[in-house]
Amino acid sequence: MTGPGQATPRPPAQVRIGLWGPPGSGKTTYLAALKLAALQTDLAGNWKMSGTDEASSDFLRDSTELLTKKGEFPPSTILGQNFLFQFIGERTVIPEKTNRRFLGRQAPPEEPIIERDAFDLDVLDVPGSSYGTATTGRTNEDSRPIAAELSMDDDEPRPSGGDDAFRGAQSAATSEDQLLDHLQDCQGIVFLFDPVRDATDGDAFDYFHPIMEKLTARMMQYDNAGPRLPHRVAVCVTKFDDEEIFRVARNRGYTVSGVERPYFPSVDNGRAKDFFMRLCQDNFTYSDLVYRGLTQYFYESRIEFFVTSSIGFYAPTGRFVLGDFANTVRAESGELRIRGRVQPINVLEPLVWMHQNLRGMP
Ligand SMILES: Nc1nc2c(ncn2[C@@H]2O[C@H](COP(=O)(O)OP(=O)(O)O)[C@@H](O)[C@H]2O)c(=O)[nH]1
Ligand SMILES: [Mg+2]
Repeated sequence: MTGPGQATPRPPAQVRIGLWGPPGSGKTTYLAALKLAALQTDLAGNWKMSGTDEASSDFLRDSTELLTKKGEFPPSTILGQNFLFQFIGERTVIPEKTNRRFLGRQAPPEEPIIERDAFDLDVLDVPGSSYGTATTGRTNEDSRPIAAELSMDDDEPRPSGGDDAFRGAQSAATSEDQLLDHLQDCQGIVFLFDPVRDATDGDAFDYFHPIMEKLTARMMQYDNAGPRLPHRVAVCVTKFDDEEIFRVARNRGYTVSGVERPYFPSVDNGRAKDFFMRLCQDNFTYSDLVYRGLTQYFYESRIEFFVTSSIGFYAPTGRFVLGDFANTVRAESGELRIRGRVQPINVLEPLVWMHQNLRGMP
């Protein structure tokens, strides 16, 4: 629907973007921070985010409140279903110059037109409590790791599972199919990678490859399929605010200082790929093969890298201070809490990049 005064009504582009990443990589928090990111960003486009149904709108409202008012990360169980968010923005189009003449003179230049722009973010996620079970309890006979992490509230296929949170459990095969259907339907995938978690658990590779193989097998069966998967992929290194990740980035010269308040340092997108590869190589996992896999399965020209933080740095005075930037604090209960204001870094950017890339826009 377009509102009155819309210069050139056009239907929203049904660009479908999926969110994917190993358990604990920060998917739920990323989603929770998106609304704030859209409100705070300097990106052009005046992007506004909304849920397309009640469950998605409720999630947005509740999780934004949790981050901003309570200083809490969203509980991992909050995302036990499929959410669909819509982003509505605008772009200014300068009409082409014509040689029209008006009263014998060159006609005045056309007024810029503001066009509506839009895309959808489609999310399939599971309660986080199931992640622990999957990561610590995974065995060879358990051939459903990815589906278990990413599909809906169906993580306990074994009858003995018996957790109330997983009522309505479906078979592992069904849930994996759901994930594959989902990724197949998306034109773009935001892939989240948490280097700290990966350094300890080293499971990014385990989660990535089986699903890539199956997705490829599915999509390549069509005669018109190309040699690689057609998706655009935004690879996001998450938790840049984390002391460990930030120090690695800084010590190795990847960071640049912000020029405007709150002067948050960042890693330029041009160097984010290098940083990602560096992080992958630094630990004793197979994460370097995630990069190899990405470039094997997808066209390299369609992959972009971002270094992101859903919560941003701690900056109570309104400016980043090198000696005191960690925005998380461990509560007595052991729970990780958010210390200050949430100011997401590079959270909306991957989505907007993908949308523009898919539409062939600069
Ligand atoms: N420092 C920091 N920690 C984060 C951030 N995002 C998530 N986390 C931590 O990572 C945990 C897992 O995140 P979650 O979003 O639930 O991951 P998911 O399993 O992929 O949905 C959270 O409970 C936080 O402790 C972030 O931007 N910065
Ligand atoms: Mg989650």
